[in-house]
Amino acid sequence: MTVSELEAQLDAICQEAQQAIAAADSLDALEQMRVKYMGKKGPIPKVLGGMGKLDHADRPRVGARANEVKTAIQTELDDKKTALQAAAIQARLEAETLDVTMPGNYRPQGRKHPLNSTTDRILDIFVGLGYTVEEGPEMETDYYNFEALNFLPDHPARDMQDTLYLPDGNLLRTHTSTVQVRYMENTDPPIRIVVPGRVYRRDTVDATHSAVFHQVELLAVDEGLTFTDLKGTLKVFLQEFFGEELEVRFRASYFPFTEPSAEVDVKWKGRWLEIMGCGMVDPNVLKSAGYDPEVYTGFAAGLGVERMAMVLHQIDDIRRLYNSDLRFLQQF
Ligand code: 2U9
Repeated sequence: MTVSELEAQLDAICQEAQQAIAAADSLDALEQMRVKYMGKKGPIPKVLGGMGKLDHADRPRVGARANEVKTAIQTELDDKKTALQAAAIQARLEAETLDVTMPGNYRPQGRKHPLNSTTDRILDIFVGLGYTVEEGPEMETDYYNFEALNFLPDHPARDMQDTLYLPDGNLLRTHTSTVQVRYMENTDPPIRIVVPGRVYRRDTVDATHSAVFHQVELLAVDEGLTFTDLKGTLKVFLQEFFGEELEVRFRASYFPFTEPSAEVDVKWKGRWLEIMGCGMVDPNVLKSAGYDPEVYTGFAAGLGVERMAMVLHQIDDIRRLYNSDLRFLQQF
């Protein structure tokens, strides 16, 4: 081999390596090129091995050319590595770009049913007045629904026409007063409780009646409670509920479990509305619960949640509250 032949070989290696490096499309491929052209078993040491037959004076020329080729290949490798790394970062930036202007995934928002929000509103006010919330079973005995509440055995509310009886002789509670009786049996006075719940009556459904509806009832028993305490409590409650100073009117009425009893009306938006019933707990009811009516007196009141919701939101038909029509429900 002559010097120029060896130099030509080195130039050819340089050209081939530069082309291969330029074509590498990944850092892995580039590393393979480095091993292939710059490694100990690469083509350059092989060419240098052929120098043995050259004159001593010619060897440095070939060695110098080999070093030039190595430097050129190394420069090419370094430049390509920088370019590939920059491209990788750029690709990652593009892939991970977050477009904050893109519209979000729409999820329909749920909300409280107006019967639940009305119940909560009522309970919140009484809790603020120091009452605790109590609940009880919807299937009841004649004792808790009628007898303990001073209904005489032939009271018309006990009729098959008015009450839904179960085959075993139990019944679906017609009011939540059953819960107050159960609570009194287990608790000594003073008590202040508020009882929400579903109640059942054998009623023909129309715009203002439903066989299943919701009540909130309250009961306070203590020494020295009077009708004045009842009136003050209900006035505060009604003004909180309607959110303004209101005229409140009490009309004499009758319930088996209260004596005296009254209907409560409020003047709202220029009209008198019948809104709840109330009274002083009948001494017979206190006696059934094991309280001494000579020591304790109590007051109680009840309201229909549907009626309160209908008045508050000016709803024209009770059945809208049960139909699950989103066009109606989404208004609240
Ligand atoms: C006990 C003693 C007395 C609860 C009362 C009313 C008057 C009343 C109606 C309002 C509309 C029922 O939902 S409605 O149809 N309720 O008028 N409720 S006093 O009296 C009680 C409760 C428990 C132990």
